[in-house]
Amino acid sequence: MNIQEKVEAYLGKTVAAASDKEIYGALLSVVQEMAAEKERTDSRKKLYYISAEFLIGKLLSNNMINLGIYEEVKEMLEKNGKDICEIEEAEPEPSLGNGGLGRLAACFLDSIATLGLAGDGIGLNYHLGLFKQEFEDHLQKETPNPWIEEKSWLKKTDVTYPVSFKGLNVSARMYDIEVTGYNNKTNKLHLFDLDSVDETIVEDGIDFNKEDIEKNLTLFLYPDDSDEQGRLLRIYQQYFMVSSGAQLILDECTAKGCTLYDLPDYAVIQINDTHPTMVIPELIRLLMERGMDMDDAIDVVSRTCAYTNHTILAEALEKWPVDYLKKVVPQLVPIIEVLDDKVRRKYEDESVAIIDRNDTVHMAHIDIHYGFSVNGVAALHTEILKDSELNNFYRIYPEKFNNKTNGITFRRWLIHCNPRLSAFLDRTIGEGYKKDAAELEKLLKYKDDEKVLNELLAIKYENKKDLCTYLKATQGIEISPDTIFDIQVKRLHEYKRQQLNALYIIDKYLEIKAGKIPSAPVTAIFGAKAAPAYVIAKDIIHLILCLQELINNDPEVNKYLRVVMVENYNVTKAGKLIPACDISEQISLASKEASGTGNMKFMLNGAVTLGTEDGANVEIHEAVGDDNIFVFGASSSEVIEHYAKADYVAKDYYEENEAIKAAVDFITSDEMLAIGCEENLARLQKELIGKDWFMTLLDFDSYKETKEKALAAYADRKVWAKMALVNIAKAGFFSSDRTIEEYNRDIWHL
Ligand code: GL4
Repeated sequence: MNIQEKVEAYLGKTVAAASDKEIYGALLSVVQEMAAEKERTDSRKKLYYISAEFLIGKLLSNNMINLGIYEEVKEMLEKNGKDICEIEEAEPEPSLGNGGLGRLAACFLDSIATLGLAGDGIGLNYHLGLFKQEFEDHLQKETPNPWIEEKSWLKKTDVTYPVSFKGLNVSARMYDIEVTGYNNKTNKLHLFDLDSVDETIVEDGIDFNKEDIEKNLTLFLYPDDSDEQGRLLRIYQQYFMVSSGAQLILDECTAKGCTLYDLPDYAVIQINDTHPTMVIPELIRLLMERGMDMDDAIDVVSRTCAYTNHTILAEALEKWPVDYLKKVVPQLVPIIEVLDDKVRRKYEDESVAIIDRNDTVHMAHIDIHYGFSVNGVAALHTEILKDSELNNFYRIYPEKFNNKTNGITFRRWLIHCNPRLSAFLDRTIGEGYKKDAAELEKLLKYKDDEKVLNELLAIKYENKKDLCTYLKATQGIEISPDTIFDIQVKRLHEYKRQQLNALYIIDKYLEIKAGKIPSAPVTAIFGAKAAPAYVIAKDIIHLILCLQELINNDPEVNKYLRVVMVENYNVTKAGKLIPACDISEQISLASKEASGTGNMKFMLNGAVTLGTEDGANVEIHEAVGDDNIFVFGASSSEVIEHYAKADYVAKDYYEENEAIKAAVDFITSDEMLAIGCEENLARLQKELIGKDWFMTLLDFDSYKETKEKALAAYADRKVWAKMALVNIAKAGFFSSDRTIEEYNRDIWHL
């Protein structure tokens, strides 16, 4: 049967007569069938990547690319009067992740399968996802994001595991999603769920009864943890994930002949941040239940688990009061106490203890003592872990520490999202880069080739036009492809400093109002969700939405400057925004962004970075050289010193710098208050003057100066095209295939 016949067999009618949704459903079945045929026969050793998030994005097209049928299907649809893009629209985007950490997990699964490695993901099946962002009165409103339809990528299995909480026994059911490799075998993403979960208990936005665990356990990713019930629910979720995951791992290994004493020969567990940390005590508990003595169990588990640290922000390094654990998973408490006791007997240093003097359990400390590898996610980040954040641990275990600079899968972030650019690469440097990303460097040969440079500019222009059409259709916003597209899309956080970008926009607005006309018109595009309980982050969204309203409707200004805040930014929208970008905003306070991966996606798609020396920006800078990136701001060592000395005073910058004062004052100007809400705007303004923990004002001048340089450079189209070309050519290092090869070489040994 050819593809059309297969699809029509599922449809029970012709493709021409079917709706987009029906065709999507039929293609899903065809793809699932093909993927299942390529399922790997288990090898002896397997990687288990445990993560609270897998931000996988829509799967149909990527699976078709990986299975090698994308072009064939596209043509078949065309012949029948259908457009593959419309079919893609019919697929809901799975809502199983939050930001970079979850998207990294998804890129990794793709690369693991593509490299032919045996490695499965383990996570949770959140019915209502993170949340869906809607804008109302220039404010973020959260609503549920249901994404599971009757026909979906989830395959319900018969596999169930008992999970016991204090006073509550439940049965975890496993759902599987096939993970296709590019021209290679299929792995799996195992998502655990509870049959009794009930979406109807959610009311009034995303509120629900946090105590009804049987009904709420897998409703949302990161449920509100501003109260104790919310924090306990997170522990329920984490334990549910790791207990079912651990049982799955032990079952699979014993089925292959593992005696459990040789577990490290059969399994390696990568713990993605601290959310899955309880897998360590849980595995110890399960091994003891199966007859192993405790010291052996600790030894076996310590040789099986490896930990990735993704942040140095204290708020994200989880700590749970022992009391909380006693309320939810009392069976783990005596084990964690023994783990702590062993540490305390060996090391006097209080800072490396597992349970601190306030009876709080430091999850990362469990990972570091009882895992065999600790890695950071970019060179600078790993150095900061070794030199400061985790220095006390590094001195004990220097051999455990290693760096694995993040990467992105080029299947999604180039071949799928930018077909124009990938077709251009195919005909210019051949298709080798699809398997070996380093081959992108072949492009360097053309850096003075006018025809090639013009082609690159033309591709960017077409992509920008597509984005204009999309934004008009989805949000009714009108922008012009003849302006510079300056894009900052990522989760909203003060350390990422969307507020710095916003202050620049205010400054520009004031300049235009004062008669200083900019040399080139700019469209500033944002996309960001803020955590529902993160007040200042939501105030920053409010500020941007108010600026959008004010500026886009001011005929004096909107010729030169427009602002767009994309609603409900997600993987699908990223795929439309990134190929259309000219300037990639990566402006976090140096030392705070562990890596960033958006920075890599933009570079690969020919955008030029405007960024601080932070995270992987540092490595991007090294790769492209000074001439092909715009770098500004305080260095990470300067920033770390400011924190150490506590000598940064935002108010001084506000009072001594006229432009800063004018921009900050404008936040509560009459113009703004006519649009926005005084409470939010005044609170944000006060925060910027009185605290500014992430040093926005410190870098304002150098940001402005460097951004002006970037905007001016854009005018010389040939020079700009060359910069874009160098960025694409040097992006090979940031392929997640390279990252995964390094994980396997240094940590997993599959
Ligand atoms: C993050 C980092 O903030 C981000 O820089 C990094 O790229 C990502 C993947 O390693 O991990 N850490 C947390 S927490 N969320 C992230 O996105």
